[in-house]
Amino acid sequence: MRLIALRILPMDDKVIDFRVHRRDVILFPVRSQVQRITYFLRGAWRLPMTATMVGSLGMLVVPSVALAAPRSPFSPASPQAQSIENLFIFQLVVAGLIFLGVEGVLLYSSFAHRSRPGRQAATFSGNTKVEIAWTAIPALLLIVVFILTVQTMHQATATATDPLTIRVVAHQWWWEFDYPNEGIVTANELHVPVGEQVVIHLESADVIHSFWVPELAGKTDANPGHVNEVTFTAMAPGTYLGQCAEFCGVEHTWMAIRVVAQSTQDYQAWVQMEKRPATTPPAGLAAQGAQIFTAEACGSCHAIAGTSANGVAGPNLTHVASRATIGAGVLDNTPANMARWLQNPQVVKPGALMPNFNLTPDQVNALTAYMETLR
Ligand code: HEC
Ligand SMILES: [Cu+2]
Repeated sequence: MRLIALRILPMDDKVIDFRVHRRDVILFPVRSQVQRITYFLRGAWRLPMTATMVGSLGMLVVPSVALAAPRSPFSPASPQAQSIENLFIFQLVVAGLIFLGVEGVLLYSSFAHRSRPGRQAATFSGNTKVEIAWTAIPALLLIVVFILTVQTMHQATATATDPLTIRVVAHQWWWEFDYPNEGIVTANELHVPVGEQVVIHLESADVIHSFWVPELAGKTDANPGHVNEVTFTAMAPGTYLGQCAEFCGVEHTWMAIRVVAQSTQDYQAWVQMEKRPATTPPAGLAAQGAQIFTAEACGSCHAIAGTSANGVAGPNLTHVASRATIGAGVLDNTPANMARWLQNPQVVKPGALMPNFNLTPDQVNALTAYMETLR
């Protein structure tokens, strides 16, 4: 049964007009709000309505349980994400209590005051005390939430005196990570030292994207022509996964972020490795690959430090073989997957902004060998 239309007609008495699929129009005289709800819950309405209420309760509970799994804002790994979680839990509890109270009263009156033979509907209008109460309590709650929100925003964005600054540029559909002070440019995999504050200067090369690593920081938009800041301090070593959180085109799904938080020592070792330019292989399959790279003008979109390739439209490939994934998470970075990508990126990541070069299997093998030397 489906409700087609619900109208209130200005007649002698107030009248509600329920139109019900495959049923005649039913007219009920309605004198009070409570009775209106009671009629709404009569007979066949009672079941679907109750189901809806139980369902909405379920929807409140189920995602919070599902999200309690790792890689969610419910397992914060930075003080910034912790302060956001604290605020969220507070609001969830307060909203949950209000929800239970309101639904409870609604369910109670629906059954306790339902229409039964011999019963007269009560008539009343206005109750100043109740009206003042239900205006004042939400207003107070909003003031409390406002104060806590401002406090949380402050905690989540306060910057230390000497943070590690990283420029992050979102591209369709990959992330450019630029360490200006270290002279490093890499992609899709962000390395940070544990315990040190990181300030990300976030922007976009094309459309609006959103940088979201839920365990580390709040979701922040990457806008073309405007720099936003994201602040976090990873408290434990590990890999924190994130995702572009603003629909940005056909491959939005495969715009994953990996944040690798390392001990200061490991991070410094990574920095030293990343600073090293690539050495062009002197001979063999990889050397053939390097020639194909030049011949196919891959360097018009990709940079490889130590070579003439200096394109910026695609990820920097100087150390591509040391990264965990290809294509912003679409493939694990293995030699076989590298060959798949080079064979035809449009099969692996349809719509990606790298064309199919229609390379022969021999060319793919040589290029793969070359890519694998880029550690
Ligand atoms: C028109 C620009 C363009 C050209 C030319 C180009 N690429 Fe790409 N390439 C891209 C873009 C953009 C990506 C990122 C795709 C994505 O993840 O959505 C990419 C990704 C890659 C990746 C994966 C990098 C990573 O970290 O995920 C490799 C490897 C690669 N290209 C190699 C090559 C080779 C080899 C050539 C020459 C045969 C080439 N590219 C030519 C634009 C280009
Ligand atoms: Cu995006």
